[in-house]
Amino acid sequence: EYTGDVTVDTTPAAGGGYTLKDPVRGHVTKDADNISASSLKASSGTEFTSSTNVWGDGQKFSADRSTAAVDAHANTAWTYDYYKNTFGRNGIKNDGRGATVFVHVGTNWDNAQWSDSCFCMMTGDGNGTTDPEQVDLDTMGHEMTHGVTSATANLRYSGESGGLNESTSDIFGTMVEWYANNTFDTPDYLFSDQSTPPWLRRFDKPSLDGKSADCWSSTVGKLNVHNSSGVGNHWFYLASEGSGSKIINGVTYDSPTCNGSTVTGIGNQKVAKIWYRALTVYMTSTTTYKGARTASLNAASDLYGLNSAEYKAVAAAWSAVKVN
Ligand code: ASN
Ligand code: ZN
Repeated sequence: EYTGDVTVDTTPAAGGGYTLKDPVRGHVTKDADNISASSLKASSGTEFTSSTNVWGDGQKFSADRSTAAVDAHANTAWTYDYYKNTFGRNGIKNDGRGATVFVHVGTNWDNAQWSDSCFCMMTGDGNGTTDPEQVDLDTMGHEMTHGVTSATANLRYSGESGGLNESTSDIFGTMVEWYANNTFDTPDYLFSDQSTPPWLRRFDKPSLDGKSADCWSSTVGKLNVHNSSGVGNHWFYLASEGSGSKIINGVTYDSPTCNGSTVTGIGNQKVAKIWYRALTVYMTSTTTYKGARTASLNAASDLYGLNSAEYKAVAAAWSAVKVN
């Protein structure tokens, strides 16, 4: 959304001035020169340089091509730091390697994606009309989490495992927003939210987008992976914040359970910690929602104990989305 001042780590450029290479985390942010996502290679595009080390102009549809770049560069750093400081994870593959981050991918490409083969983040400029959200914190956290998932559980991108893959990206994408706690991008349970509505997805009642599932059913795996993810996202919300109505950072949420129960939340940091352990220790490429329940209960037991309030909340939240 290109709002607010951000601080970035840069490197002196060979020819003088500075370039958007993060000396701490290793990522380099480049202009894709409008090459399409399918044609991009890590070596494509052009590095940004600045003689002043002050980047961009904060305008939404900026003529300055470094405006999107500085947000992408900063938000990649937030994502890296979230994983490092929360889980001790050293980059997407846990090997310290920094990604290549592209801005201005394609023409009016209203999307973003992670590519394992390129080890690249790719972000478009939006559709040219609505607020571009491709370099926002939760979107970049979401996409880079696809890299983390493929390096760990490697959840297959179809059926229920595909929904779990997408939900994992929504969960950690949102958690990066909570971690960064930027005043111009207030932490929330909305995904791909802009400075003004609409949001793309939400956690408290995923079906409010008209497509996503609130509750597990035997056919949920037939939905698009961005909608079968609703079951996992709803579980995450209920385990974190509990059921019912609540105002958080000025947004009203109302999360109904699917079984008439009342769930008490344990806070999103604990739930994210449980989910990370479930993803990296217990889930596999074919894990289903039922398997995710088992994986997260194993993780909760490891972290907090079998008789803990945390274990009970995880179990209650899964039952509340009809995963038993
Ligand atoms: N933005 C989409 C996503 O991460 C693109 C994709 O790879 N499916 O879900
Ligand atoms: Zn995704």
